[in-house]
Amino acid sequence: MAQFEEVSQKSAVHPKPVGLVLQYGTAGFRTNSKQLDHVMFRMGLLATLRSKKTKATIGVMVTASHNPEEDNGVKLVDPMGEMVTPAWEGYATQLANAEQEELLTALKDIIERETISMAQEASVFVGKDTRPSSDSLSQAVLDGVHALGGHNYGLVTTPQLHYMVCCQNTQGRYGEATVKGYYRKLSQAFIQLTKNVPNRTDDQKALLVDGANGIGALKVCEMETYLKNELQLSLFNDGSSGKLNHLCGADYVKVQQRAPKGVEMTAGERCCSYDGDADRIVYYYSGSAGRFHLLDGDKIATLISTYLKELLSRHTHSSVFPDTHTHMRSVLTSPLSSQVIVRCTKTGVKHLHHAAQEFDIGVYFEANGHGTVLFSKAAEEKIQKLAQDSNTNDERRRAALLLQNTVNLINQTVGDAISDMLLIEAVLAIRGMTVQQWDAIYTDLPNRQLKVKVADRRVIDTTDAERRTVSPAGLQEAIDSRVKKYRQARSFVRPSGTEDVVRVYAEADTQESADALAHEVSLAVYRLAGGVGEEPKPL
Ligand code: G16
Repeated sequence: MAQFEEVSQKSAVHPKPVGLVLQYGTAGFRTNSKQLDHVMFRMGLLATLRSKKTKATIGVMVTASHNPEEDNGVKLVDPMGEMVTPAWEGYATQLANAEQEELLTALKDIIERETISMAQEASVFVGKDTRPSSDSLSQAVLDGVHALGGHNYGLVTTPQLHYMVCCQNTQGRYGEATVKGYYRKLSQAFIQLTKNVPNRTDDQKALLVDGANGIGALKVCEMETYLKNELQLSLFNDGSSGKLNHLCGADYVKVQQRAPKGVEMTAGERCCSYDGDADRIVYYYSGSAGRFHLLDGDKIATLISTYLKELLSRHTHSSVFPDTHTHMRSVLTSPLSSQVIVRCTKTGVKHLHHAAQEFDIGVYFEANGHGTVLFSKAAEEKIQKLAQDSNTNDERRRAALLLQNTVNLINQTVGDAISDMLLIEAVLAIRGMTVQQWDAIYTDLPNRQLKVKVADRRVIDTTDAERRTVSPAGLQEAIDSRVKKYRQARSFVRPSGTEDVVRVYAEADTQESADALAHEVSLAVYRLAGGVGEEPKPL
């Protein structure tokens, strides 16, 4: 078949280094950009097959998100804008690791197993972030989809690509499948939500944004005019000089618990940081004594859930939302546990997303700031009906209209820094809350996150939504015995799905105890799980 001959010829231009083995991880393939050319080409092929199989548009995003600038990666986006289904993650790994001469066999194997008709048209949207390597790597993806209807969107944030894939596959019901369509939909909803808030001052409209020197900075600039001064952004780390994610961005701020480079905060000023592909956000401010305060994914989930709960409670007498639950991860210290259903899953938006889909309204956020809100079809329909119902009283109608615009403001396909930022700003404005009042909803225990290098991080196996380790032998016992030494302490260990490290998390009643516990657990990991390099030192 001519198609296979073309695959053969083109794959020779994107050869696989012999013996190199990579794994489709938490968010696709991710490693040093120099190792990825063949993977990109093959993911172009796989996305084309997935498109033929689903008879829908599929997305391919070239990004390594929060990783350092020299890394890159690729993730596939399924028809409704969600992460690709697990069975196809397996095919992705199989295809990426087939040696050069086995590629056609591997490809044909997938075609056969999935009974794909090669005569079916294909449509693939390709997006990329601003890394220097993203140009040539996205070209390699396009070589894979070439002549099969691929569409190159060029520079977009990851959530914009997810959004456009969903728009395309819902024939525009979710919105217009363009970047401008995305700006219009979100900004209109934001303006509708905030326009009736009385006396919003310039100070209340002001927000400092750290763009992580990435694609989010470019895109939020493009969006600003659509917001008609309802939000006044001061942008830092806009990519004009600094390096991507270096001393800035959501991951840096969350892990280091300090402001990013270049952002000068005055007391009480609201600030936020995106990550490299703008699918995560964290907020922070400086307290009166100059102390740094972080508002991470848990705090964001709490703010949004309590806002939704409050709006929904205006409808409780009508039993319109009998099954409204909220889902999120690790907010056990928050007052929310008494008001909503809280559930934990393994790390990875794909796991959270599926769990959240089980509810009428599912709010999910990872502590790192990755998350969104999902509304079931039934919930959306009810909200729409109520907003249009002229028999309902004013207060309930107003609540339904707020809910309707809230739905429109949210990118339900995946966590989205820009959409989440607008939602948080709208909620704070509507509730008349300062960032300190938001922070005061509950108090975080002091905590510390560390990374440990081991020879092979797969030796660590976990259970109970990654809260306990089952191997290597003795590790969980070692963690338990150290946790017992401190007050209000917890500690978790798990292999990262995006970096070649083991992540250690510890919390306790004081920062000193959290730091000491994190160090002791890191040492246990180093000693029992095959640590490499220098032994972890006390902080
Ligand atoms: C990806 C996933 C997130 C996950 C993160 C870090 O995010 O989509 O769900 O939290 O990786 O994973 P880990 O801690 O296992 O390395 P991103 O923003 O890097 O694409």
